[in-house]
Amino acid sequence: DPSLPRFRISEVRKHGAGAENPWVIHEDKVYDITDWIPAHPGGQVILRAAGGSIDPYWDIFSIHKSQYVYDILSQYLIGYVDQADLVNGKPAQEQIEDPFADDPVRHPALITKTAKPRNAETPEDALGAQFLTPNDLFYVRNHMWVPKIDEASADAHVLSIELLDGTVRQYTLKELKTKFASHKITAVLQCSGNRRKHMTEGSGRSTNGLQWAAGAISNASWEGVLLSDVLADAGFDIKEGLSGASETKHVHFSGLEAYASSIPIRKAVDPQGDVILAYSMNDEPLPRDHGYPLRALVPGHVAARSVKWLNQITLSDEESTSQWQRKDYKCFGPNETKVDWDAAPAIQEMPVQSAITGVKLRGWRDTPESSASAGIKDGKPTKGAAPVQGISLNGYAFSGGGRSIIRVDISFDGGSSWTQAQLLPDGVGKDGSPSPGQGHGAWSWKRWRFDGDIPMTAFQDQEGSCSPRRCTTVIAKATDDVYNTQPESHAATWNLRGNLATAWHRVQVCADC
Ligand code: MTE
Ligand code: MO
Repeated sequence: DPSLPRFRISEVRKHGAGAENPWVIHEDKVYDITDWIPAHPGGQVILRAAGGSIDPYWDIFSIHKSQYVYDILSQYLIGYVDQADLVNGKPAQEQIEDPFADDPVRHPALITKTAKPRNAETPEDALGAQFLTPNDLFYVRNHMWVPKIDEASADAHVLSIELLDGTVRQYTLKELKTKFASHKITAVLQCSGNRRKHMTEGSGRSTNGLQWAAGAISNASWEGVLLSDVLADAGFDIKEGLSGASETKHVHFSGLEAYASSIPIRKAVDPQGDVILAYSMNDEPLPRDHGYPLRALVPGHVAARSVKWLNQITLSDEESTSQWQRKDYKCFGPNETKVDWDAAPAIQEMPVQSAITGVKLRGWRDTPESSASAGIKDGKPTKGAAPVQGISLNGYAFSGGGRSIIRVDISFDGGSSWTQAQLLPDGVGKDGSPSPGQGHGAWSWKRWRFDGDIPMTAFQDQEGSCSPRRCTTVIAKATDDVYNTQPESHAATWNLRGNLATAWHRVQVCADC
């Protein structure tokens, strides 16, 4: 409708999130979204775009790029962007706000997969080096921008809890901290996409998602309040939740940027489940990237359920309807390339996983047998000698659901023969029980070490030659306390989204002969 008025972008800016009538720009059109806000499925998050262009947000929430959404928006059209502010029919780039402009500065050692939104993995040396991953090296998985809550207003941050009957109870962060006992647990977070890159390479088939290597996993000590304490205070009958008698079957978490997902009520109220609403990480306030000022922490479950920047908990008879619950974080058969998302359950507890995070060859060494023959010269085996190559490996192993790791097996011959790595006694008291802060389950990873020798035959070709430089593959696999173990091949568990890539971890090592 060309009779509608034209607005300068400076005029649109006055209609930001705090204004009585918030406006947004889509392409070259201006909309007054006042009446849309209460009906918007993601809630008030749409206000993030108010006073500017909505298009960079829709690039993130790509679900909006549909005729259905354009039709809704068209009802709120009030005018056009003034020609003076348009370049090639659109607002000039520098006029459009960058949704990520407020994102925090990150540690340069993190391995960036995407900058906007920020997705970065923990470097290998940091994975194996410490039981607790330092906060600034903890992997980051953000679907959107990082919501900004400054220190001064953190205590006033509000968490709303809605029960099945619609009752709403609100707590400020300060109330949560003072009213409820604090609870500390040490727990791994692992993305369902951890090792997706290995699945892609190992199966020779593409997968849809960030190509994480083995660093979309980290371990930290978390402090917060027990979700079940807060739910009880809000009026939920924990006993009914535990017995299964309650009509409430799921607990939805949602964050300030509208990311949302849910967990079964059973996990939420399990006295051994250790689900907390965390405000501290490794004895520091949660870093912004990890959910400041409050996040859900669901130990033993896929990290997608540990919702950051938590501001809403809803009890429901069904799962969260978010795309991250219903249309993502599920697995299908290796043959299934067109999938019915509703046909598979959402990933909750994680399967058993392990990875090699450090490899060091220590050189050739004679054995009694090989020194009896020609032996080693200039650090290399001589013809006819069969020394061994010293090797040191380290890595992590982890299983979901609180199941502990009982063993990590190592192979140098493709899986025909095996030997055991040594599990480090992290988080275990002298009697073998969890040390304080470890909670009721094995929520942390087990780091492991292997020091041993690879026989020269592993490096030899069919003619028995290993010269001048030949490679072999080292393999690690873990087993948990219910004797579940990792699958041999990625081909067997390939799924189109590349979730739960847990096949034996194979790493190539090469030696000079
Ligand atoms: N919570 C919010 N609000 N937004 C997100 O993008 N990502 C989820 C989960 N919680 C996410 C979120 C996913 S998929 C993962 S793997 C973990 O957060 C990552 O947590 P981290 O960034 O603290 O490592
Ligand atoms: Mo994730």
